[in-house]
Amino acid sequence: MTTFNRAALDKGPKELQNKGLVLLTAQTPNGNKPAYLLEELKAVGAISGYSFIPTSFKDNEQKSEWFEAVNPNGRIPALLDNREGKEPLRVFESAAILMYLAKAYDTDFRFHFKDDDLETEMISWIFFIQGGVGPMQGQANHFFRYAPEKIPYGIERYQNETKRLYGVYEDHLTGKKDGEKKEWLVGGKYSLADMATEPWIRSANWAGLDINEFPALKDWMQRIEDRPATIAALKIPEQDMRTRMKQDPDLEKKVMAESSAWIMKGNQQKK
Ligand SMILES: N[C@@H](CCC(=O)N[C@@H](CS)C(=O)NCC(=O)O)C(=O)O
Repeated sequence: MTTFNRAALDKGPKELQNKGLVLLTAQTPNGNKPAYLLEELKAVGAISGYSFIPTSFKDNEQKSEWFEAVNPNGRIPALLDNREGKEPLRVFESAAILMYLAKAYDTDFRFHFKDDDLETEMISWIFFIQGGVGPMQGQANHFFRYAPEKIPYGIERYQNETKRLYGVYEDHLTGKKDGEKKEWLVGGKYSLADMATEPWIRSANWAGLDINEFPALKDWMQRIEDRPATIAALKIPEQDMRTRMKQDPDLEKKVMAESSAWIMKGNQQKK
């Protein structure tokens, strides 16, 4: 059964017709999540590869008809699976993409769990990032970096709530509540839960937060950043901002100005 307007894809880039997995993405925390898993799956031979299409926010590409055929919400990431012998499938929302890829391609349970209880615990941590840290840190970014007016109440409200949520991870990893120190969020194994979470934590500084206040979380983050698949994923669709900002001190201001401009333009269009 077709679940979306396939004809609209003809209006988009030709890569939408590529066989197999096609990721529509940009270099942001939500965009990093599926790339983390796709690179891990590639590294273990669970998939042979995937295509990706960089999405230009400046040109509002995420709101074009072909893009919204893949994600009706007009946001990255979105995934098209041009499967062999079946109708193409679209998947939107970063966590849904992770869970689809795991179900369809990680049949050996390398990055999720055969055990139902552990799978459920993993899903809990995935929902926690999707409903908690992602939206709160996203708003902290907005008020701290992009808002045309500096509104201290908005900045503090979202920074403090994000910090509180970081504290939940810190307590979990240090075993403060259950007496068990942990290397990974769930089941002693690097899983979808870690992949969904780390891209936000690595961007703490962009929201004006200091990761050094959370030493266990910082060590966990470094373990993930050292993985060859993470290093590869952070180049999709281009090198990540944190690395590029280290190389180019002027980039921070440029990114802030550019992002603020397209966000404000988007706000106007919604009125
Ligand atoms: N809950 C969504 C959030 C997606 C999202 O907010 N994506 C942002 C980039 S991180 C985006 O596409 N922004 C473009 C826009 O707002 O037009 C997910 O997890 O996929």
